[in-house]
Amino acid sequence: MTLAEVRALARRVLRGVGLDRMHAEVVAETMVAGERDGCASHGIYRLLVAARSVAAKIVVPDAVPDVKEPAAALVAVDGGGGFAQLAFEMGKPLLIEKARRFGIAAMAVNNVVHFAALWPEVEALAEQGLAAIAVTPSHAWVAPAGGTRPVFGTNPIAFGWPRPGHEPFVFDFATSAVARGEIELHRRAGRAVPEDWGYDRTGQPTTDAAAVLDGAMRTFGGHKGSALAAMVELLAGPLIGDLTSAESLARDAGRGGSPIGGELIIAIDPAGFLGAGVAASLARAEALFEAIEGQGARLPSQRRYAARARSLSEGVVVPTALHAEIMDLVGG
Ligand code: NDP
Ligand code: PYC
Repeated sequence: MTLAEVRALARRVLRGVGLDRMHAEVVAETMVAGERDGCASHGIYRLLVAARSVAAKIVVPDAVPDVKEPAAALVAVDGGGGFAQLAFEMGKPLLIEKARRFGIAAMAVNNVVHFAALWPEVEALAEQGLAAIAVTPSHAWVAPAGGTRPVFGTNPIAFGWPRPGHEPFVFDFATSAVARGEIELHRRAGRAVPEDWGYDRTGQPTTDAAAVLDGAMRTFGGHKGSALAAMVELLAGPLIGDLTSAESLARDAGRGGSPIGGELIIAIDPAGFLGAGVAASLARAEALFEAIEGQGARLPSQRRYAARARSLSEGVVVPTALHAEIMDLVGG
């Protein structure tokens, strides 16, 4: 499919399942970005996920986000129970303006439903010349290191760094061994998962994707991922007055929807510390990237940017079975 076809399909399906036009457009864009950049677990497969959240009345399909300024350098957007994307888009201009004015600003996105990757958000801020960090909890699916019962969400951490003359340096990963969406894709394809991705219901390591989904996922990097997962819970839960992953799962009450809660985004303007020295300092940062790439290692997002270049010229491949399942959402 061309990206224009992916976009048209995503918009049609999202409108078809009952999403308001503004929501459908911004939500579709994150799915198009996922397909375009070779991130299948957060591409148009998520149409199935979003449709489920609408059908189960987890998400408010016509929510109108409300942007507030609780303090000089803070933005708080109440998403009104809608998908997170529109709330983020509506708060973003004020976040950027405040980061430039004060050197640093933070935005809480509250009361939203979140199924998306975070890199489109930090990349957009880095393209504005800002360093950015974004975190969000999800549902309690992940066991703490040393335990086998779910406490944490898959809790991604995303970071963006502006690189004049280059695409931004961006990473974005779950603090679980892998995103849950990836395990779901393994289950759909009947593929085994590595033994260190999770436990079955009885707490035994397993390579059965369905058993991990039914049991507990593992954090990445043992106690380090576990502590980072806890940090995400705290920063984008209690700190901003929103739900932890356990509370989100309880609120879902077995309906199988996407996580409910909040997201914290921090934006830092390098000029705040550096003033006129900003260009020289950003140039020194380039030496770090050269030292990484100079020994044959790759930067995070390099694969994504390469996939993007390919998709823009060649389009993307959508599995036939997934396409059929998506079409079923709108009666074929
Ligand atoms: P991965 O484990 O695939 O890690 C992704 C990150 O690591 C990317 O930035 C990727 O860059 C980089 N990377 C991967 N391999 C290398 C390498 N060899 N060298 C350098 N960098 C590398 O992703 P996850 O499965 O952990 O997460 C996938 C997505 O799921 C994320 O976008 C995340 O936001 C999303 N997610 C969303 C949640 C939510 O609640 N909203 C919850 C959990 C996850 P590249 O892309 O170029 O390969
Ligand atoms: O893949 O873990 C995941 C996920 C949770 C919410 C959105 N994506």
